[in-house]
Amino acid sequence: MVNKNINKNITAYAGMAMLAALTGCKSKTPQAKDSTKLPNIVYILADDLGYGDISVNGAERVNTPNVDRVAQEGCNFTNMHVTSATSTPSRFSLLTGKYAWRVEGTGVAPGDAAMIVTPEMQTMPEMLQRAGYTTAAVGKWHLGLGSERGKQDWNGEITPGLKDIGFDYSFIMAATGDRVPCVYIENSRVVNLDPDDPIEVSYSTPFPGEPLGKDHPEMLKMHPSQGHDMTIVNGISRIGYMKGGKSALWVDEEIADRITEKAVDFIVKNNDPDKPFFLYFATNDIHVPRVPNERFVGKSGMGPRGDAILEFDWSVGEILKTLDSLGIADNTLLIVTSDNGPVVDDGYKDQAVELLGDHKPWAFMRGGKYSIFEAGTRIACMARWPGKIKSGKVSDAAFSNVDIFASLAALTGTELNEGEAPDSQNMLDVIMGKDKKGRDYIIEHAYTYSITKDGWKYIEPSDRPSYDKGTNIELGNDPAPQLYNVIEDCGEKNNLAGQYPEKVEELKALLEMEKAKE
Ligand code: NG6
Ligand code: CA
Repeated sequence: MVNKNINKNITAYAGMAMLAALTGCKSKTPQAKDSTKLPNIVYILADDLGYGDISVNGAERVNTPNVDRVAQEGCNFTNMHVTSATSTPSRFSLLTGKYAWRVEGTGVAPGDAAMIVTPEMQTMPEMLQRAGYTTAAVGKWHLGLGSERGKQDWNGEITPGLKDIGFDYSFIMAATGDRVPCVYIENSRVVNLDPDDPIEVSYSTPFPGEPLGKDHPEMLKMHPSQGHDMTIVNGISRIGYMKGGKSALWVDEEIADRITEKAVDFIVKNNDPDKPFFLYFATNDIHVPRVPNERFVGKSGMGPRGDAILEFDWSVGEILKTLDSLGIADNTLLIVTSDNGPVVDDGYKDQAVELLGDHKPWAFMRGGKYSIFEAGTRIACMARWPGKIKSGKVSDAAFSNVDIFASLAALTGTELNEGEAPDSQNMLDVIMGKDKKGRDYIIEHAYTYSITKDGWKYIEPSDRPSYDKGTNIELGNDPAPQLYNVIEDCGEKNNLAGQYPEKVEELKALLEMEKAKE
């Protein structure tokens, strides 16, 4: 207990010093109540939202006033990157401060995956608990549960779970909207489960008597364009097989409402001047299947994909409203971003392709989700902290989602342990809109790797396909080395590798050096 208090005071002092540095105020002698000065932190993570999917970044056919408000009242980042072009590895890097590609088994996870961020790992929410925060994860998880694949007790306590990696509270979807089990899990237990109708989940074998999308298209209200033809839940066939748990099944049209309500509830219940909170709010929007609430249906003119963007913006608005109504906006650092780049057809016939028109989810970039080209991993991101981050700023400083860990440690004055967040760099000054440069170099991963330094991007040669037909995305793979000047040629059209062999060698060596680290 004594130790804990000492720790708390050290933390509080470091936090104060940090805040003093940020505000230019003189630091005071620390007192226990100074820990109250640490801001709440809300991290809103959209799924598959493109850089160009929001009006503040130039979208004209969808209007996202709430996301835009965050950018306008804070700093909009034009050069923020995620470490990987899909959800599981991108989120892994965020929550561990370690490149996912260093760790086996961090690819897109099935719904019955074992925990990928494991209790042995040092995590960002644990770090924030050390700093005195109450922590929560709400929404899409997609980082596995339990200790062994396929061995979770969906009808009892699903353990280990999020409480074992630093989240005091959790209300999650195990994987994605398109993967079974299609249920909410609150603090390790399936919500609203009838014990007489137990849940069974399999990713290998269908359950006899349970209709599948591939055999019963007449039962579907949304049809797959690729895969997604197994168990049918709410008229939509998914990836994986599931049986039972009827009373617990989610209704896709209500997911945004349910999780936003839980996120808001957590903020309201944990609005405590003596103890800050950290909320990781990972929306289901705008991942497939895109099935927004009827309030948004038809509102974008671009079909479910555009309507899901409006629904995402609504969720952001609910968070903003909550912070305003509690009077805690000024004491809350809010970050809004996405896990990877955009995709139009991601496996369901939802008219996203037909109704896209001149809308460009990838904005000025090439590629998209799954791609090593910029659109896969260069992401919309904005941070707001009224009074601390200047409003109306736009920053092209380079940083990565792997840096959030060390940056929040710096913000809260929390010392990192040996081996904790090894790839994470403190980019707090970037987030605060003060540092214009950011990282020396950015590493990205989408099967192959890229490294970008001083505007030069090198893509490692790869024998994988250069194009994915299903999603109509250029993956960026090429058996020859690629080098682009992403300042002058942000669309990555002119491969300059032949012209600048020394640049290629320099960047290749730097990438090799990073990859060789443990
Ligand atoms: C793909 C799915 C896609 C999506 C993705 C993961 C098919 C044909 N495609 O395999 O729909 O679920 O995995 O997306 O099944 S992510 O954003 O969670 O990484
Ligand atoms: Ca995603």
